[in-house]
Amino acid sequence: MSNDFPAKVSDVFDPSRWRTVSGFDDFQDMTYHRQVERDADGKVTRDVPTVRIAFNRPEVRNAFRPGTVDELYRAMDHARMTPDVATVLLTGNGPSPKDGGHSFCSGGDQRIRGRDGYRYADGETQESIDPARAGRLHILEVQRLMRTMPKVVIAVVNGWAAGGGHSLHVVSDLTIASREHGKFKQTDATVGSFDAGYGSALLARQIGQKAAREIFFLAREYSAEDMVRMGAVNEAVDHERLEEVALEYAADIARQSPQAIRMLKFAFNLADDGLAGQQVFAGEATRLAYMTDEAVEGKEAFLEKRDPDWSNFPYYF
Ligand code: S0N
Repeated sequence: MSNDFPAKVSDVFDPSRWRTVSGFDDFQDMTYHRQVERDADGKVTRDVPTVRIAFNRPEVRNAFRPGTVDELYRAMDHARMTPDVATVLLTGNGPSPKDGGHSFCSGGDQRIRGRDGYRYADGETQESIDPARAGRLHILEVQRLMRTMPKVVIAVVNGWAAGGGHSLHVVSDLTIASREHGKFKQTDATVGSFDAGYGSALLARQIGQKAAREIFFLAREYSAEDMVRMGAVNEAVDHERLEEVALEYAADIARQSPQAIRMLKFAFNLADDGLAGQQVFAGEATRLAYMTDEAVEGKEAFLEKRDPDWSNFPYYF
């Protein structure tokens, strides 16, 4: 584990609190950090159960292209599978070196959107693109991962959350936003796209039909305080304290039972996610059941080629 301080990737990023997650050095468009504690000499003494995944294209307001989404998925999935990670902070690096603008994420990169819906990486053409990678709206796969992973995802909105970036805040479990720079605008309809899944329908569940329709149909700009009033954002905080407050949230989450947090997240999702939500909740319930003597008896009876003996297991507690 490296004791080096990572590069300062954003104005609210304190390098002494983080280390770069190893194995992700090839990232071009994202950064991935693990929270750490250090001693007085700067040596890492402990990993803290929080990671920070950030868009790193501030010159285009952190718009995502296909490679960005690939990296986001990889980091998010790594966080999902890391047993001692409880919370993911999803945020944007910056501000922009070009004009000082702050952004969380401005959604799909409009410069590489093809007429046929394909998205090209720099230099690719419709003829050269690998068909297996073409035309995928795989940001939706990231949304599903964030929604179903057994960890709390906090959107730390440091600047513009627009278009598909707005949807990522909607699908996050919690949202904290910068009072000065956190701005929200659903531009999908302005550029002829529409997140007809979580980005719109889940938003309506969160803040009501009229407010969600207003956000999408009018494409107006909203402040962090506006969003708190609407119930779409948990807290607006002073910009300089944004990541500090996010880490306070994460510390509180880390004090809770991991199993309880998992079950609660899946329970909150269940009704809105239909059978897919029930499946996720049921999977966790089955995993718990496998830990009981009763389930062990069923398995052992099968392996011993005998009838299971349920006599020790009551039908009613
Ligand atoms: C974010 C906004 C409001 C910020 O305005 P501001 O501060 O005035 O900055 P600008 O001067 O506009 O921007 C600074 C530079 O950044 C570039 N830029 C900004 N956003 C993008 C972007 N999304 N793509 C490419 N470039 C971007 C500007 O061009 C400018 O560059 P320079 O300095 O070179 O001129 C404002 O920027 C804004 O409105 N941005 C566009 C937001 C937007 O419309 N996003 C796309 C919305 N749609 C999606 O995200 C689709 C998501 C998706 O993938 C999806 C999901 C579900 C189903 C379908 C899809 C699908 O793929 O279609």
